[in-house]
Amino acid sequence: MIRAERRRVQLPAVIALGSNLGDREQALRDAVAAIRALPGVTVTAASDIVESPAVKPAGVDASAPAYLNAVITVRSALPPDELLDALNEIERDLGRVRDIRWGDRTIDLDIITAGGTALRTERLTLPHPRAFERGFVLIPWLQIEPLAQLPGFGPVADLVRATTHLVRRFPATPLLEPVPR
Ligand code: A4P
Ligand code: MG
Repeated sequence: MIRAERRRVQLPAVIALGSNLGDREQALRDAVAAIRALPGVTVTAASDIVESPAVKPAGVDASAPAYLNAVITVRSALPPDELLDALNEIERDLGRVRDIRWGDRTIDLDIITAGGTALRTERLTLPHPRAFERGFVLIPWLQIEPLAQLPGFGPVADLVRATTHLVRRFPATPLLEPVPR
């Protein structure tokens, strides 16, 4: 009973989506649809799609396929580890193969924040440890949450000013249909 009650409480979370292989736009759309279909998860906003060169451990790699990225906000009744399980399953369903770290991929789904949770386990670090310096995460996030704060790092607007990663808007219809007024 207590567990059932607790599961009705939905906490805000921020999820970053990325793809640089195959039909990148369709992969982002399929991922948003799959996340919307998760029981206990409500997608509250989706950013524009942005495009940027691949960042590899050695720096920007203009010879690798470019990425499309987007950020969505959700309210989730799933605790962060269960949300990660669900996102990993969606990645698998969409054909993600995990081999090389930061390797090219059909879809990458990262949890950027989950409420104010600070967490470091073998599987999950929150907030996402590299989000603070990534334009392809910060810029779309700022678009849908202008007052967002990255726990431990401060206002996303300030982090956007400091980032050196450039992104450009990718022309596409919105990932979420506008909410009727
Ligand atoms: N993991 C830990 N914390 C999290 C979290 N907050 N969210 C673990 C999601 N996963 C988290 O991830 C490796 C492991 O991180 C997982 O097993 C999970 O338990 P992965 O998705 O298997 O592999 P990865 O994505 O290659 O590794 P990593 O280190 O997470 O890479 P990043 O930081 O996600 O970077 N350039 C552009 N332009 N756009 C991009 O989207 N993305 C990456 C990947 C590199 N360059 C990019 C982009
Ligand atoms: Mg990842």
